[in-house]
Amino acid sequence: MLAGAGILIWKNSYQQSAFQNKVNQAQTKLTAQQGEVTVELAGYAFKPDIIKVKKGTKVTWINHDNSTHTVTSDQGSDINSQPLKQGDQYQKVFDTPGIYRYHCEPHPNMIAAVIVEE
Ligand SMILES: [Cu+2]
Repeated sequence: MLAGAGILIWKNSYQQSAFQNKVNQAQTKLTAQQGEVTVELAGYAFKPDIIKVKKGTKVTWINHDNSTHTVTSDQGSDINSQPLKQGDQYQKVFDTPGIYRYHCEPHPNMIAAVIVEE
């Protein structure tokens, strides 16, 4: 049982560091969008999982799964949705540049990020 937990923690930290690399690459590769941007929750994933936006952009998350998801900051509470049922939406305007990592509370393997630039 302990070994199982160890493997789970290892898998999780591997996923986290692989994702951080992806975020770092996205910072240079992606062009910042502005206005309104939509992220779909579908198939137990955020699509797209990384977006880059100009500050002042409104991001809308829409849950298309029939499973309940959340949109929840990894640290702090900048991104903090209610549980979203199928068809529910959550919106947030990002006014401060930075990297906002987030996840789904019931499904911690669902990880994503919003990169906000000046
Ligand atoms: Cu979920």
